[in-house]
Amino acid sequence: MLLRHAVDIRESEITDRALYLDRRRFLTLAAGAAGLALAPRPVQAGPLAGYRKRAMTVDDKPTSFEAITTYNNFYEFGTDKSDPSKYAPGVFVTKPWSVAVDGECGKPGTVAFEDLIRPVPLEERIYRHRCVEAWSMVIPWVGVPLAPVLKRFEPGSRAKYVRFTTLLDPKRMPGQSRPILDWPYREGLRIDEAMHPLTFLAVGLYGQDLLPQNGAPLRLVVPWKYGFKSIKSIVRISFVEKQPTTTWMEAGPDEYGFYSNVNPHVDHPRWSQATERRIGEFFRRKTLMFNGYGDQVASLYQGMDLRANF
Ligand SMILES: Nc1nc2c(c(=O)[nH]1)N[C@H]1C(S)=C(S)[C@@H](COP(=O)(O)O)O[C@H]1N2
Ligand SMILES: [Mo]
Repeated sequence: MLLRHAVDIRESEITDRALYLDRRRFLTLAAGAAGLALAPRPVQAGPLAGYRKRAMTVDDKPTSFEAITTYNNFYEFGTDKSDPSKYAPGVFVTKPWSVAVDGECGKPGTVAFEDLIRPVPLEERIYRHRCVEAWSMVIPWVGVPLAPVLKRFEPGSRAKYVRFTTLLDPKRMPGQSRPILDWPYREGLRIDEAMHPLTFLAVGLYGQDLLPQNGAPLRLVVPWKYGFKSIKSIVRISFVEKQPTTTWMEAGPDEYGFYSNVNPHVDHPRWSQATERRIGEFFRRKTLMFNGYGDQVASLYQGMDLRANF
């Protein structure tokens, strides 16, 4: 993987940033105007201050803000890619927000979202994002590594896995009133995957707070795994001894495994995983093992049969 440093900000990136900040202002105005007819809307997004650009950044060109915020999977708001950006803003109020941390740890507790994140410095990481549906993006996340967040709760020796749970609230997540999935959405990682330095809790992208459609106020990002592992709008983090079942494993055990590592050699039963469509590009790309993060993560799976453990 190619790494880039803070000083190396290209001119095009600066221009892009000005453009999307402008776009933000426009969106805020548009939301304000639309809001006149509806109930008053709480402010959902704003610029994030004081984060640092760091390593763990890929050289691929970031996907546009427009595509990242309008082409989404968030079944709590519908199954079309355009549904989350249409139906989440305004309805999905994410302030205040708290996260419960429980299970096999010395210091369980419920903390406000801000207090969960604050002790760890914010950073920007540009990660590849590969959906199991064979499309991909490159997203400039802002957030914190997961490991220092978890360590505060003092996971014990029986904490072999971490389970994450999305909010359950059909009023704020109208798609939950239909039995599309077994709500709330749940995901899990092995503890060493959760503690890996690439594993990230995103609170923003392109320098501003996450919009509701991207999983505000905080969502997991595991860049070497298929996108569905990156659970959105987390309200509970549980340290557990046994491998948790995940929503997608329950929905389709032959199609979605616990590991879900990006692997061009293991096809989905209904389509190939050998290539992908990078949103915004014309030609398909070859899918990379572990989404191109093999140097960092392959050792986690040494000795495992990745066809059996898909
Ligand atoms: N709670 C929840 N989290 C979710 C999903 C979802 O439907 N509900 N979809 C997943 C899938 S399939 C993908 S590809 C990514 C999409 O993230 P994005 O819309 O921010 O690109 O979110 C993942 N996290
Ligand atoms: Mo996905």
